[in-house]
This record gives sequence, C-alpha cells and structure tokens, in this order.
Amino acid sequence: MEKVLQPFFTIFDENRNAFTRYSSYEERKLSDMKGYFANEARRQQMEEQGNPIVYRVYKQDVPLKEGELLHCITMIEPGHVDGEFFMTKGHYHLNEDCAEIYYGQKGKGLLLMQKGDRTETIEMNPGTVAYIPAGWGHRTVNVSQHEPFVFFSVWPAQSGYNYQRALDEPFQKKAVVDGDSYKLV
Ligand code: PAN
Ligand code: ZN
Repeated sequence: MEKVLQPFFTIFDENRNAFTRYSSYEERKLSDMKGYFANEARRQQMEEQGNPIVYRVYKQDVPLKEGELLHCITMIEPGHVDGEFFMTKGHYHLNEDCAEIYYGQKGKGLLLMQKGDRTETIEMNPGTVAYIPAGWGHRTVNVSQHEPFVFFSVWPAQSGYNYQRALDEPFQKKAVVDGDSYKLV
C-alpha cells in the first residue's frame, strides 16, 4: 500500500529566522560561491579571512512527486564582496513548467529574474508576495548592509534545480552598494 503523507505544520521562529522544525538545513559559505561574484580575487580573500556564511536554507522535505509542494525559509546575511551584495546562487527549475512563490518576511531584498534576454526585478519587503512564472531563472539578493533578508518559498515538488544553466546564462543584473542603499548595474 502506498505510504500516506501525514499533514504537518511548523512555525516561523522570529528570533532564529527559521522554522521551529525542519527536515533539512543547508548553508552556503563564500567558499561555495566560487565564480559567482564579479571580483573573484576579493571573494577568495574573504574566504581566506573567515569564510562567512552567505545564506542559510531551512527546508521541509516531501516526496518529490507531482502534486506535493516543497517549502523553505531562506535567510541571506548582510554583506558584500567588493560592493556586490550577498545573494543566492540562483537557478532555473529543471522542469520548466514549474512556477514558485516567494513571500518576504524580514529585511529588504531583491528578486532578480530572467528568461532569455528578458530581465525582471521585484523589490522584496516584509509582506511582498512575488510570483515567479514557470521558466524564469531566479536569484535573491540582500540589499541591506545591516540586517538579514528572510523570505519563505513554496514550489512544486517535481521542479528540480538547474544551477548550471544560471552559470551558463549568468544573471545580467547585479545589485551593488550605493551609499546606504543599492543600485542595479
Ligand atoms: C528557493 C532557493 C533558495 C536558495 O527555495 O532554493 O532561496 O537559493 P539557491 O537554490 O539558488 O541556492 C527556490 O527558489 N527554490 O526553488
Ligand atoms: Zn526555485
């Protein structure tokens, strides 16, 4: 008999910026992000001088089959590499029929999306609900130098990830420090 997935819930812990319970945790340090920032020499230097965590992901695992929904919380630390803000690697979904929703919880971020030569940017504040249509590559950036950017994501369990494509077709827009704010270049 097929195993029945039990209903479950968790709670967003405001102090830890994480779910109270989660089935998997991943962190990405600067050492995991070779080649992602424009100034690779500076990234390497920062790796050697402490290798800070860039972002953390707290995920609820479900069976990877059509109909189920994956969801997670991402927390991007404040910081930058030679002016380029800390960000996620970014990816496309292997299954190009799979969309995704991001919900801003804390801090200030940008959602960078692209499809072919089209780019779109959505500023993410607490309460922003952003829709990433199927087929668009997506990356998030923390554009605060002082506080973490935290958001919730939910997407179809059969989406899969394609990180290589985001390297082959790099995100065209970069968010860089501009005084106490940011600008896109
Ligand atoms: C998000 C991302 C998460 C981390 O849950 O996976 O924010 O970013 P990277 O996967 O690019 O490292 C999502 O888009 N899931 O599909
Ligand atoms: Zn995604």
